Amino acid sequence: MTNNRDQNVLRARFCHALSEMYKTEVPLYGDLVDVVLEADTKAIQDSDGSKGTAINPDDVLPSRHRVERHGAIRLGTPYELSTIRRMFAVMGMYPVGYYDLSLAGFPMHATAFRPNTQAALAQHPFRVFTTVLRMDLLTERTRELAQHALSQRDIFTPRLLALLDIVDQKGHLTPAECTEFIQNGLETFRWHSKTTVTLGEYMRLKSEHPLIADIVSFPNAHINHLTPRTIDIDLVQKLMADHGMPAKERIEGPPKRVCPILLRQTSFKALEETVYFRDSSDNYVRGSHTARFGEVEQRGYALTRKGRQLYDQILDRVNAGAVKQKMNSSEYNYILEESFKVFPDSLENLRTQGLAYFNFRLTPTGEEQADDAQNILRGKSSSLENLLSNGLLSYEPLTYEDFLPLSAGGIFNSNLGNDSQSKQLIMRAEPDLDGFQRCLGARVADEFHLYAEMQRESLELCRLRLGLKEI
Ligand code: OOG
Ligand code: NI
Repeated sequence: MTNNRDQNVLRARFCHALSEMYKTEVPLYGDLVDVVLEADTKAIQDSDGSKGTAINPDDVLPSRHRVERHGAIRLGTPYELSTIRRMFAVMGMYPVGYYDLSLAGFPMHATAFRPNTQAALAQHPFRVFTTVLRMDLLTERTRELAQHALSQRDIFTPRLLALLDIVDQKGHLTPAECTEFIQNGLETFRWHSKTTVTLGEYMRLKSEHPLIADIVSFPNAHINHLTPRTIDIDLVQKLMADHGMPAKERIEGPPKRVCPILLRQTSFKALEETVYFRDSSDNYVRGSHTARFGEVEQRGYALTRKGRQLYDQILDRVNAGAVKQKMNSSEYNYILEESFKVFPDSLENLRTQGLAYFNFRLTPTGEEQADDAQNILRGKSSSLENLLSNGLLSYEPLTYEDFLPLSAGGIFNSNLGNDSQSKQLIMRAEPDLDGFQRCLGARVADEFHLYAEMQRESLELCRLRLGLKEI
């Protein structure tokens, strides 16, 4: 790709093509997209400001959230992960964040490929949560079977690999090559109902962990869900039930608040799909597999490390209590809301207590001051609090662009059931960022660092514009 604009266009085209493909594969996903549109239209009509709900600024920009999707794929080998990295880089998507899914009982770790600048996110915020199997967390017997099956497949078409080499050599693709890139790229994510393993092998993989079977048994890395973004997830949850969709019981993540934080997610349950298992004489026998589902998300504000710690603390406490007392979903929701009352719920408190990240900008008064020939601030220092209380600066929260592994865990579990044989290995696992980065062939960016930089850059622009020596 020659420039960022081309990358943004290619990413938007790819996301659209993937969405169209997934609609034909999983029609319920198309229904969910319609439900989201219905909910958002209603939420916008109803948001006359009288309810005191602070709508996230991104949410009312139809250009962004109407097309916004995240997907998820599960990979098996370092080669697959490093090649996917090259593929996403062509579309301006880079690895951000490290997620240790052993915390949720899965023998996998992950990153999210996504645009990493505000400009690119504003153009098209497509992201793909990408996990890779941790061979070190499998029993020896399963590891051998998994490695053998995975070594037999190539999830990328030969043409896609050739196009990646062209990008490496020339730095860009021609328009015709971009079209080929999309066509060939989709093949990596397409559903295939014929497995590469026998029914017996599938059962062995599945008995160790259902996700191992999902990763290892197929000829490519089928997309397992694609998620539209909504501005009112509670309404979507209700509408899913009204439309008779198999919605999961409750929304994952933080409760509904005036100031939404991080990420709230819900989904409809995975479908049982017909698959065909290879037998020893290369015939196929009919069976079924459960993996693909539809999900919806509502995004809130990005939290600082301090904010995130507070969030994790509260949620851990709620979840521990929920397990002990076997709460149903309405009891859970009640306790969740009560417990989150200690988490400040105004922009001002979130900012002054250093819990969330913000974008600062000049107010019209600030702009006047900057343009004033007699600008008395020039060359001086001023505190942020002073600039805010004098009405020269304003601020808005940065949107959380990442994921929540424990929410992911809840969704996995509600979809797959979990009576893992390798539980012991997984329970004792440590995160392995170095191992992950070795497989990836690159470093993952730290998401907190990215948000902090965005906030810092916004203040720096204000400083320059006002001619201040220091803020
Ligand atoms: C990954 C799930 C993670 C999310 O929204 O948190 C995810 C998977 O199912 O492979 O997409
Ligand atoms: Ni997801």
